[in-house]
Amino acid sequence: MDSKYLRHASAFAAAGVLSMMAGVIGWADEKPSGHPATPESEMRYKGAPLATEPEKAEEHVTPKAPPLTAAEFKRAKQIFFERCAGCHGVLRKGATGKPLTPDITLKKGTDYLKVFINYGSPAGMPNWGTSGELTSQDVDIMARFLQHEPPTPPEWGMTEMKASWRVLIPPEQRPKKKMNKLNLDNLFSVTLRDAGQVALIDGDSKKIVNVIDTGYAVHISRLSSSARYLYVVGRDAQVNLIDLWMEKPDNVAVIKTGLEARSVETSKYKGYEDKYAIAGTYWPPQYVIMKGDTLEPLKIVSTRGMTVDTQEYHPEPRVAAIVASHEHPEFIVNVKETGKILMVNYEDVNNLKVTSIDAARFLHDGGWDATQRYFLTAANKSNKIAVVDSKTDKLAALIEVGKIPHPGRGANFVDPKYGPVWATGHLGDEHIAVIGTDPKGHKQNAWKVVRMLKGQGGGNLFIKTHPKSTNLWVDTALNPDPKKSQSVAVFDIRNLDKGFTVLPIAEWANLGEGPKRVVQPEYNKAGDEVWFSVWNGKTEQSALVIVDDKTHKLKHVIKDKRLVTPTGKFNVYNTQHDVY
Ligand code: DHE
Repeated sequence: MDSKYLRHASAFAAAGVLSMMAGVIGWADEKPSGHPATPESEMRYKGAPLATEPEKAEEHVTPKAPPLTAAEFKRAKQIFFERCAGCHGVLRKGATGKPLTPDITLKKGTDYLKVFINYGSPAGMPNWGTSGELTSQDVDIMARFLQHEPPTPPEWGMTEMKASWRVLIPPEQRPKKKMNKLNLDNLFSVTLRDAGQVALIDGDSKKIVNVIDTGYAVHISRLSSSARYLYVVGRDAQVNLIDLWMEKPDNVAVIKTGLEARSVETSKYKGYEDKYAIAGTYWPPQYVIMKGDTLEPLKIVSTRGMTVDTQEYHPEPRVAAIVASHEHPEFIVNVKETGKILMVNYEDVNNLKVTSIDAARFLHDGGWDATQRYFLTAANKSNKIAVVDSKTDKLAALIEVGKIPHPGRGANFVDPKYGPVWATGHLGDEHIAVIGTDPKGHKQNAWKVVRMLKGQGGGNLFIKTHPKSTNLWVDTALNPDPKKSQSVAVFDIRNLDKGFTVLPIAEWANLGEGPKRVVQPEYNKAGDEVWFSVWNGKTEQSALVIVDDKTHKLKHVIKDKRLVTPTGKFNVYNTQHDVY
């Protein structure tokens, strides 16, 4: 993908995260970029390239809509896929951004749409014109383009998947035992977001073991039940299978599961360990079950269907977080735009049993409670946390929390007053919601917000603790104030009322120039170190900063030119066993 494409595409992916919050945090402390609710950082923020290639999307000319030349159509598609689709959906049915289908846009007309694109909106729509990101000619083209039926990217079925599928080293030619001397339990898979790679880093020696090519704008890593295999998904829906037993761990299979994806998981129920993998895609809206050791695609299931609230058809319900049940041979699949949580039973892949649980729209990320029976997940733009009981396959609760909860996998700890709890931060405000998770021992607190802690600001992305720690770490990676986005807050779980202290993580990395953001605390296996990414621009130096969990002192900084835009870090043991 050419660099201009990559450069521009980043703004949209960033807007996908940032415009969810721009309108709600009130970025008062940041120089507005011509519109009070669309801050400079939203334009400057380096995100990830989009994967769906505009030229592949089929155009539909709508007779009543204002004409566009072929060249204008081409330009408009590129702008839309790079900057708008993440919020409005590829088919413009609306997601974190409003629906923009012709039944709406034709009524608004060109002039109205031009003003909207030019100035943005207080609800977080960036001011694409006045910020200089789009020329007045582009704004005019987009205003006319939005009145036509949306171009549709190609579907991606078994033919396309099989054509993309490669087994680089067949299982029978792989090591029969671990061939390296690594302490795999303490290995970290680190997302190198804009490089389309992961770095495998030895948590003991802090040395980079290997930097492995994966999909574009790699997103997350997950481990197989045995932790032999590492699965990495890119935003371009490419899934890489990495064998950690090889002398130098590396790719052994690869497949493209669609055009856009964010999640991958593997089967963890006893008797099915390492047997299946699943990837969930944004486009096409579907999931695919694959063989765990080769990524051979076995079953593709579309998620298109009716929304939980208005029971109307949605053509593009994107697959968000997926977790593997420990209670049944099931994958728990979040479907964003319909608000349904699917319990996909993989006992018989050819006669798939799926229990569809009505939750709330805009499901996103989430994780287990400490017993790993209850799955707590954000319905982020609904400002709710849904709780699924994976034993009964039923919704246990829908809990109102703050603005745009964004837990990552959340944080489990025993609150001195309320007992076992799970916590989430918010993109849209400075609170940390602490929810009771013990319906047996602390019934009065179960599935209720027992505390709303005040953090250092909005723009939280990830929160983390560890069973052996008394700390709760909260990033504010997307806060417009660099003092907040470049530091991290830490609470003492034994005395939460005391408030938080702030550690200057980016300062400790001593990186110099760039829009540095401190993101995603991740523990080592022992639970005595916390690793942070100092995520800088693509052409600037980034780093990983390691803090002593007990003393809160700087322990180590990993700086290496191969560490390009590090974001998510996944400790093998903690990811394999869902320790957080
Ligand atoms: Fe993520 C998890 C979607 C932007 C870093 N992200 C997830 C999950 C989803 C998701 C659905 C849960 C996966 C799972 O558990 O199976 N992320 C999206 C988006 O749609 C969004 C908002 C915009 C986009 O275009 O992708 C987005 N995410 C980002 C980023 O900009 C982040 C901060 C940096 C990056 O690397 O892209 C980012 N997302 C992460 C990380 C996780 C994640 C580190 C895993 C958290 C964990 O602890 O498991």
